[in-house]
Amino acid sequence: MKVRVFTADSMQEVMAQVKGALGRDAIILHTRKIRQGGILGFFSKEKVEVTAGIDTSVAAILPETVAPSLEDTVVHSELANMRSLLEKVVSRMPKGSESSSVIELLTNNDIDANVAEKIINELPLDYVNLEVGSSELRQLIIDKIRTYFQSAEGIRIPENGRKVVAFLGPTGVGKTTTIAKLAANFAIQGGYQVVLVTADTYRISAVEQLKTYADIMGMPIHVVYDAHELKKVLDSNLDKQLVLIDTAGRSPHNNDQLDELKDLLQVDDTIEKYLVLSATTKYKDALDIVKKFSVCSPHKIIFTKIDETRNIGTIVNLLYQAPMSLSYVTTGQNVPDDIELVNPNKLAQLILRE
Ligand SMILES: Nc1nc2c(ncn2[C@@H]2O[C@H](COP(=O)(O)OP(=O)(O)OP(=O)(O)O)[C@@H](O)[C@H]2O)c(=O)[nH]1
Ligand SMILES: [Mg+2]
Repeated sequence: MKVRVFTADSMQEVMAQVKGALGRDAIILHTRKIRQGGILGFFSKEKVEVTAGIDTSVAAILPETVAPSLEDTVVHSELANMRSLLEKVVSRMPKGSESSSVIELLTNNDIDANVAEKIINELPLDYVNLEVGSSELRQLIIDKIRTYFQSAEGIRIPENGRKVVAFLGPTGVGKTTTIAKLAANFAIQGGYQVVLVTADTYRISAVEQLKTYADIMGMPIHVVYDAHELKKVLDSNLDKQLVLIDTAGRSPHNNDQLDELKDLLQVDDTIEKYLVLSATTKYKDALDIVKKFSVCSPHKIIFTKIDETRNIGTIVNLLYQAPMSLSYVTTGQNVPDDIELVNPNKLAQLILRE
């Protein structure tokens, strides 16, 4: 094979050169953009460089006795150089079939195809040398996914101070149950003075639900009907260490309800807001919920019901689109046991289930 390198201002021009010099049967081995001229990299011009070759197998039918000419020797060594160069280039490119099966590995775990592609693009280049089913590749992906969860942090009660936390989110995701779990953990295990507040006065049963937990745990509970009442309760509990506020489930499509919630929580700017989302929610719906609830500016996110679904890739999809601090995940209906602080490594492993 005869190999030559051509350079021109555009792909069209360079192709005309290749055709002119090597004919229609020329094979394009490599193309790249280069910069030529200029001073210290400034004012340089972008050029297109093409390495092309033509099969000169005619040489193969020449009598063996004919000694290779100098030109042939040069071509051979050029070819050898080119081959090693090409091998290097190819080995750094994700091979089509490999990257697509890694995408499959991710999409099978509910990770959106676009997100999967981005994750793969961020992997160290030598991932292509690993087998799709290998534990090494799994670990590389887990390490990447884990980076999305680094900012995980739960409720931190300041020393000699008080923390007020409100829980908001769509209906039925587990807000009240999560509050009961956290209240029990902080009061019973942590020894903190905890007060419960419910602003969910839409249904009698909602108040009753939290009241039942409060009674069992021997904890004070306040029912508030508006922002003014909430303010009063917060002001009269300054000596407590943790105030947990339950809110009514809101539809992400009801802007009036969301504005009302925003106004309620604006009454005190020390309120830390946790958006509660079920891990069973479809990615597109979850994204919608995050967007709509953003009017209330939640600080952190809690994923509930991770026990109910095998695929929790939605968590990755969501954090990729809307970076937010994770805090807790809940793993079942049992109060107070089924809740844990996010462990980035454990969560990433769970997402990439086999
Ligand atoms: N499997 C499972 N179920 C849960 C979990 N968390 C809560 N639930 C259940 O989900 C249902 C709804 O929980 P609630 O705590 O009432 O949800 P909510 O968000 O307060 O609901 P609304 O106040 O009506 O908006 C209950 O049956 C809970 O037991 C969890 O982590 N896993
Ligand atoms: Mg509730």
